[in-house]
Amino acid sequence: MSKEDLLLLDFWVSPFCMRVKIAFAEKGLAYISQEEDLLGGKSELLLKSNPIYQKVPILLDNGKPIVESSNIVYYIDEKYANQNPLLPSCAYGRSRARFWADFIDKKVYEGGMAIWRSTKADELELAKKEFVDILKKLEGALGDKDYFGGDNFGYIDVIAISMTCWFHAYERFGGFKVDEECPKFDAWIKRCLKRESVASVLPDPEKVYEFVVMLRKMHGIE
Ligand code: GS8
Repeated sequence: MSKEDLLLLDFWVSPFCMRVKIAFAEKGLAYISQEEDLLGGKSELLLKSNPIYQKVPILLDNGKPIVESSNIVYYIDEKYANQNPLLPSCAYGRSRARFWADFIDKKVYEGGMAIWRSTKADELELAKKEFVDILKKLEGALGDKDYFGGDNFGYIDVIAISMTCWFHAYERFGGFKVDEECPKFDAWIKRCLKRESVASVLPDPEKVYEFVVMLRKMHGIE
């Protein structure tokens, strides 16, 4: 397989794209990343490959599009099942992995957005409380384990860790600290960041913060 076979329509600050890149790194797969200009204009290939949502990431496997990041990571893990499996082998473990991936998809990005888009003090207070509540639920699911699935970095870790490079921005706009609110979850973040697959993919949180500052300006906040 040459790396031309796997083409990722990408966007550097998207935590959803980062998941796919972490999965590729974990699997040791070569691929081509094609950066999209989401703010300037989407490519024809993007619009044609994901006509329903018109979002990245999109994986083109020999030209065949696969969309929705959790679904893409699942696909990569199934297709390259013998290379460092990310999903557990038992049906119950896989069901649990899908459940938490769905929870993260529905809650974390939107919860963070509610923080940086808040314009009033009471709105911000509520958004912060709800976000910390989401993290505490995740911390509960992690329990005393090193990773969500147990001793090894796996599917839920891939899905969740990409979201965390936005936390620095949420902390600054929200006036809270993840390490104070959720110390075990914070220790998990630091553990994951020691992995090459994660460290090589996640951007500098300061750059993400600058991006969020720009987004706020775009939305007329401040
Ligand atoms: C979300 C992808 C997404 O929001 C997934 O793949 O998991 N549920 C999807 N992608 C954003 C970039 S990250 O903020 C995107 O492509 N936005 C373009 C747009 O909304 O027009």
